[in-house]
Amino acid sequence: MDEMWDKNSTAKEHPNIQWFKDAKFGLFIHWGLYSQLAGKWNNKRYYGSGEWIMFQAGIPVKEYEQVAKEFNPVNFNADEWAQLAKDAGIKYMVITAKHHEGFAMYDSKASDFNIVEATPYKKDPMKALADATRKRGIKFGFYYSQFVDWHEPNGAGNERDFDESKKNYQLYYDQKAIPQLKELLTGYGPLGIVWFDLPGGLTKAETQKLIDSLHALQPQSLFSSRVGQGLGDYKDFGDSEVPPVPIKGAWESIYTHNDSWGYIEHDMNFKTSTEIIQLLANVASKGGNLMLNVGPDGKGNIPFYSIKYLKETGKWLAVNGESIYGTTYGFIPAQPWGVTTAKPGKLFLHVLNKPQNGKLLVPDFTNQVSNVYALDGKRKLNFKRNDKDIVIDIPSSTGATANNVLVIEYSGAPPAYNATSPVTVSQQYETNRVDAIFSTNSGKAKTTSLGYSHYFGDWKHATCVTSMATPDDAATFQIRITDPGDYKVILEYACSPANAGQEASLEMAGEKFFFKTLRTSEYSNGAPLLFIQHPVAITKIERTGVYSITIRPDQKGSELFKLKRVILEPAK
Ligand code: FHN
Repeated sequence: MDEMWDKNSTAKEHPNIQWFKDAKFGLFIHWGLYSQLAGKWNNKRYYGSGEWIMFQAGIPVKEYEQVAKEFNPVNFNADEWAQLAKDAGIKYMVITAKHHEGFAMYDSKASDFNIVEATPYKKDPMKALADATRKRGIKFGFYYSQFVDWHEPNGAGNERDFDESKKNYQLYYDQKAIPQLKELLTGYGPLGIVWFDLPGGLTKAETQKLIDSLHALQPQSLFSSRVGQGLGDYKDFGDSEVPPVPIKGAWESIYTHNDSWGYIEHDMNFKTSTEIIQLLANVASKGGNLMLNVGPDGKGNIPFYSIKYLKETGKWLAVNGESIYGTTYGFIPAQPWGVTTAKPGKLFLHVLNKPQNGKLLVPDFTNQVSNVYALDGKRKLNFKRNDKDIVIDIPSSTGATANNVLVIEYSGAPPAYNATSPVTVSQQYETNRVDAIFSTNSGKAKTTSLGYSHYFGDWKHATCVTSMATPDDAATFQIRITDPGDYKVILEYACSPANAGQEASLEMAGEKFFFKTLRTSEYSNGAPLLFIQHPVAITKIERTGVYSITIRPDQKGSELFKLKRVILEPAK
């Protein structure tokens, strides 16, 4: 497996980083003039990233400024928003003080393009929200777009109204960004986080100078890595990106609740509470935090399904929070049944898929086990040791909730996460996924994290094995099959029309299967990756044990495909 994810931070950690590492679950709020437009302009609907509507709809600055005259969020209630965060089990909140549109959602003296000066609302919602949030023991922070500002002649990103060649970014920093950041860091109490975004226009030294000047105002505050130049107190991954294996240090995955950060009236693709709970477990199992976004509308209402599903998530956390808060990544890699998180002496098993035979296998667990129980209700569970494995009896009465958490209490030091252990494959699960990150590559094959979006701004990420174009370029996976039987072998990949139709082979358990790649979609020039699940073989496994799967082009040609994973399904 390529060590592409060895992002272990060697930089000295911020002295106040521990609360962040323990918090695990944050609330992102994108709220601005774009919320008033709700994804529509001149009777046309726009999709993805509602906060980008000024850019997507090509709205000139003078026209966009008029939106402020309609923005009157009379339904905004700071206590309701803060209580929702509390009920959801949220530990920190970050809200947009000024997004790319350039509009300040607080009472700014540095620019009169703000909610007090420019709207009929005439109040500053941020003071009330900061107080209500902190009163509930939740850290409060601001998002600030420090470089992209479509309202200002010297801000980045608006070449339609302003001549790029005449821009003076330093002037923008000096006249707006820095004064506003200082307003935010001196006028709203102690901030847990300052969340920067889309950095630019500053050298590393200038960025460090900005950080130092702002940290002097709020030394306890944590700055996100999108301050730029590889700096910041913790790492933010890309939008909607979770690393495929554990990452040490303090980091965060950020996700939209539907497909947009800012409110879009016609975007109803909300993640259910099951999806949120399982996403949170997956992110925590890699050692990071999930900051989930909500986009309130122009009247100050948080969407109905955001309230519903955040509250349901909070109910699950009220019972199972011990398996999330204050944990680090689990040392048992992802299994067909789910993922793991850990605390000293405890391993939490997040069972997202129950084994059909009721026997849950925990591989390579050599520590002395003292107790195994279901976290909800603390019901002791029977278990036995099979050599290096622990097998836990799952009661048939165990409910089909979003995530059944089991706890293994053990003695001794936790073993290191074994990045090279074979991926478990079993007849007890409908699907066994062998992800690209577990490939050992040869020749020119390489494992790459790919970003793409189906429509504006709804970024997706896939880790794939790419650049396989000759028989020397191969992807090899080590799997441990725990139940003999027939397995259907399925390849999940993207393959552009120009590259499709090439022949390749898959070797496994002494057999060699051939297949021709099927076309999915063009994916150059930013077009989205579309993946197909292509069944290529059925293979009979007579004995349990470790097997390798090797995939390679059969002849020299163009890139075979972008392989996302191998899937093995019991063939019944
Ligand atoms: O352009 C912004 C976008 O509008 C949104 O704020 C996201 C949140 O992570 N940040 C930028 C795109 O990554």
